[in-house]
Amino acid sequence: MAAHDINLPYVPTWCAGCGDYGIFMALKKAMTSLNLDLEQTVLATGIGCSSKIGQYMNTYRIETLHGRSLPVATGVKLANHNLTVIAEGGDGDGMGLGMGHFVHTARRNIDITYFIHNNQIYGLTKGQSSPTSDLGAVTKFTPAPLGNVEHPINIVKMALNVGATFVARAFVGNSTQLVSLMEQAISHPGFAVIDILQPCVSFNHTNTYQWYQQRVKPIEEMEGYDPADLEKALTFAGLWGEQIPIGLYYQTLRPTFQDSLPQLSHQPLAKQKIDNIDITNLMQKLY
Ligand SMILES: Cc1ncc(C[n+]2csc(CCOP(=O)(O)OP(=O)(O)O)c2C)c(N)n1
Ligand code: SF4
Repeated sequence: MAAHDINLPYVPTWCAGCGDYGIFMALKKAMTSLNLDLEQTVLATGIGCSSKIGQYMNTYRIETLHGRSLPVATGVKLANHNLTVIAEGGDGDGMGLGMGHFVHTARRNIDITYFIHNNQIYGLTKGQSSPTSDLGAVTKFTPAPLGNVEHPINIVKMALNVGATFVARAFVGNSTQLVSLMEQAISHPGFAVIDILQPCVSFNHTNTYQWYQQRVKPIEEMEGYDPADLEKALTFAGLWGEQIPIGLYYQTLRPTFQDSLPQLSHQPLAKQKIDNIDITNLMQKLY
C-alpha cells in the first residue's frame, strides 16, 4: 500500500497553509509504513476543521457529533478489537464537549489512538477561544484589552493525570518526528494520545509556524528525560513558553479494558455466536 492509496477523490477544503494538511500527510505515511489493512482500520472524528480528515481517507470512518469521537471509537473497538481504531479531532472537540469522554477512555485504557489537532482556537466556527487558548489570548470571543481570562488546559498534563498509557506532544512542522510518534502510538497496546501543535493560519495569528519553530525542542535532548517516569513526564509537561518539549513524554503498559473482561478478552463481541441466545422472555417483558 502507498500513501496515495488512502486518498479519496475529494479535494480538502482546509485553508491554504493550515496545519491539518501536514497531519493528514503524516497519518497517511504512518499508516503506510505500518502497512495497515484499510479494511481493518476505523477512523472516528468529531466535528471541526480537523475532524474533516475522515472525509478524505479511504478507511472505514465515521464523523460523529461534536466531542463524541471517543465513545464511538470505544464502541467500535469493544465490538471488534481486531480492528485498528483511531480517533481524531480538534482541541475544542476533545477538551470541551469531549472532556468527560477523554477522562474515562484514558482511565479505562481502551486500546485506541487519539490524535488531537491542537490549534488553540475554534477553527470551523471562525475563531472563538478554545479550552487550550492561552491566558490573555485575544480572539473574536475574548477581545482586547483583556483577552481570554480562562486558565488553559494542558493536554499532555491532563492525559498523564487521568491514566493514558502513551502520551506525546508533536509539532506538525516536524514531520519526521510526527510520523514516528504516530507509528508508535498506533502500535501501542492501550490508550495513546498525541497533542499535535497545529497552526490555524486564518484565526490564530499568535501560535504560528514561526512561533512554534522558535520554541519546540526534542524532549529526548532535555536533561533528566525518562519516558518511564510519570513524575518526570509531568514536570516536562509543565514547560510551556520559552521551551516546549516535543516527543514521547510517557509510556507504560497496563491491562487494556478488553483484556480485563473475560467476556471480551476471549473473542471480539462481533465474532461471538448469538444463535444460542434466546431473548423471548426479555421481549415479552418489554411489550
Ligand atoms: C454540540 C455542538 N456544539 C457546538 C457545535 C459547533 N461547533 C462545530 S465545530 C466547533 C469547534 C471546532 O473547534 P475545534 O474542535 O478546536 O476544531 P478545529 O475546527 O479548530 O479544527 C463548534 C463549537 C456543534 N457542531 N455541536
Ligand atoms: S480555519 Fe484554521 S483550522 Fe480551519 S481550515 Fe482554516 S486554517 Fe485550518
